[in-house]
Amino acid sequence: MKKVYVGMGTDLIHHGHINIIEKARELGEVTVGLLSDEAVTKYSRMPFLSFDERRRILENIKGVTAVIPQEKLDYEENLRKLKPDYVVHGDDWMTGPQKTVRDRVIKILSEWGGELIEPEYTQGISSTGLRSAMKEIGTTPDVRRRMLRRLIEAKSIVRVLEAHNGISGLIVEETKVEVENELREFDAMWVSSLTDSTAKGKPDTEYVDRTSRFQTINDILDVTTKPIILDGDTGGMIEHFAMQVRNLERLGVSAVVIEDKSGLKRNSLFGTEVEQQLDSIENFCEKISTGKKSQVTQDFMIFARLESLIAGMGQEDALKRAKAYIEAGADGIMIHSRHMDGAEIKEFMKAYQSFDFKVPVISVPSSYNQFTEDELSELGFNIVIYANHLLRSAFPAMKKTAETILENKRSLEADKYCMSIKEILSILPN
Ligand code: SPV
Ligand code: MG
Repeated sequence: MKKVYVGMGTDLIHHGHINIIEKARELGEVTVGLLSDEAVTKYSRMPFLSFDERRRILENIKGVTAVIPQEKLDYEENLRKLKPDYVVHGDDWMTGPQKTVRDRVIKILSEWGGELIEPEYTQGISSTGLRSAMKEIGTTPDVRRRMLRRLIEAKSIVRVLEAHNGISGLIVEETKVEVENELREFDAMWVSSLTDSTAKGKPDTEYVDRTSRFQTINDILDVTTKPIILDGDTGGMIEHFAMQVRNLERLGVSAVVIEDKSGLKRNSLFGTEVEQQLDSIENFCEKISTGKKSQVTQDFMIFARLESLIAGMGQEDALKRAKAYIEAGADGIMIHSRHMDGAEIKEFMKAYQSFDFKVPVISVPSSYNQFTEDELSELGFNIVIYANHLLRSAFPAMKKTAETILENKRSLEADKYCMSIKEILSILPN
């Protein structure tokens, strides 16, 4: 019997996949190389279904003899292991982000006379189409909540952009670019206290209360499927925080970040221009562990945000606190800094590498924004949050339009700063 290898990143199975498997079956014994979450996210969005769920489905398809993981987008490792006579793949990868993968498959197969068979792509159905149909229905809190942990595991750095209402949520959800043979998009949303407050014209001092913040989250949940990290400010009173954690879990929020400040919270980007009062280590640790104890699922995460550098307390204080918060049960930490050169961030991350027990680390490079995602990942960060950029870019555009109408006593001249009515209608659901 000839050996046939089929690499697949399947999420929702459809008859296009079955056509490929049937073709492969005619050629010999079929091994499916199921692309890991990590491999899939190199060319597409994170699948809705987990790797194990995807494997179970494939194992139960007639004609599939074995399902093995394909850890990378590149086929080399499995091809060398199996030395198949055939690789079968739909002919839709001849152009686009997967072209280089295809070229390498052909080259490697030629070493032992193997052949690439490319059945015609099944028209009228595609995973992308199914995905948008899925999106129409929405997602469940369980699927969305666990997505962040899967992304942290699968990606060298998880890319997060701020959303402060439904429309900015839609931008994070939908925006895609194809660059350097890679399909790039945002992985998750940050519901920032700064931009949620600013959008309401209110100060970022925890004045916008929880009921209002939850309404913003709901508006975003309504129209998106990507995971949410909530800026939980100080988390408030310990007893209230415990209830908030369960509330967020129920909604399908993946993580909350709470900062170790006390008193009237002031935005970190003020630095020491205003009084920044830090919480005691003991109290903040208790807040973290109470939050962790109150959660119901395994998936929800609590990140402890270190404000030592913002408050001018120095590295040692930041490192001491990081250790304590991790011990108290924090699933991750956020180290914040407003220095432009990034030196103190580098110093912190260097010292952090020697911790015996490490957790994922978030970077918010609003000030040190010269660092690329690759560089941040190199420093040891697992998540990058662009914390306020959609709101900051929307405001000047709105101001310019308002001024132009005043200058001209009509809106004709302002039209060039606006998207068309047709466009705005087309981005809204239905
Ligand atoms: C936010 O986005 O609200 C934050 C980050 O907390 S920062 O504004 O930099 O403090
Ligand atoms: Mg904030």
